[in-house]
Amino acid sequence: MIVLGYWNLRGYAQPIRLLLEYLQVEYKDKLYHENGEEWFNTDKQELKTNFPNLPYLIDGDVVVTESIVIPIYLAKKFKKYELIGQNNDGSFNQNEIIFLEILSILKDLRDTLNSSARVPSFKQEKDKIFNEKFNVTFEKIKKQLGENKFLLGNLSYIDFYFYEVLKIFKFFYPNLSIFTDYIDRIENIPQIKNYLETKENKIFLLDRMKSLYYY
Ligand SMILES: N[C@@H](CCC(=O)N[C@@H](CS)C(=O)NCC(=O)O)C(=O)O
Repeated sequence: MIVLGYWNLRGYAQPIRLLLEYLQVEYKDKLYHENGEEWFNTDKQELKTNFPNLPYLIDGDVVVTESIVIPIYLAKKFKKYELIGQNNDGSFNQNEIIFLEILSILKDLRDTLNSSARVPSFKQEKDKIFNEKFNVTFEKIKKQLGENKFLLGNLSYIDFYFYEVLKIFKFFYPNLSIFTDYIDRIENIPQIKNYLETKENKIFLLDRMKSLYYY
């Protein structure tokens, strides 16, 4: 069975969990305790890769790390090439490049929010920061989405990534009402709907973020 290893939080693993759920793959969500003992003292030493990190994915003899690479492995393994912007038969499509561009832009957006919100003054300045730093990216994404349902037209992994980014933004900016139809669309994908209703631990995200961030 596929194993996805990560800390006991959403973090970099959450969009990958959504992808696994979407693919209806049986997987074990291996969650490491935040004290790090099991990961650093044992599993990190024993993982059969030169690049041990969290998240990791184990599929039989194959070990994959790096959060942007794991979804590419999964899409190729399950021959769902369109989930990474390729044609259905896995051949090249310019969307593959746009896919990577958007993934990189979304990662920057997420990382910038993450670092901004660790500074105490964030609490007072967050609206100004939103207008100065984040809005421009949201405008670009809005343009990319246009009248389409998903960022590349058809559903792809970056939609799961963007959905998670939006959820994080909603934590810091509860009154933010952008991409609401888009969020609903993702949440209504049957596999995702089922996951959100049955497995997702909604409380955990908030509790952990409360202790690390200013909001
Ligand atoms: N570039 C890596 C970064 C992974 C990373 O920074 N992982 C953090 C959690 S988000 C970690 O605690 N890794 C465990 C370790 O350093 O051993 C990725 O995108 O997967």
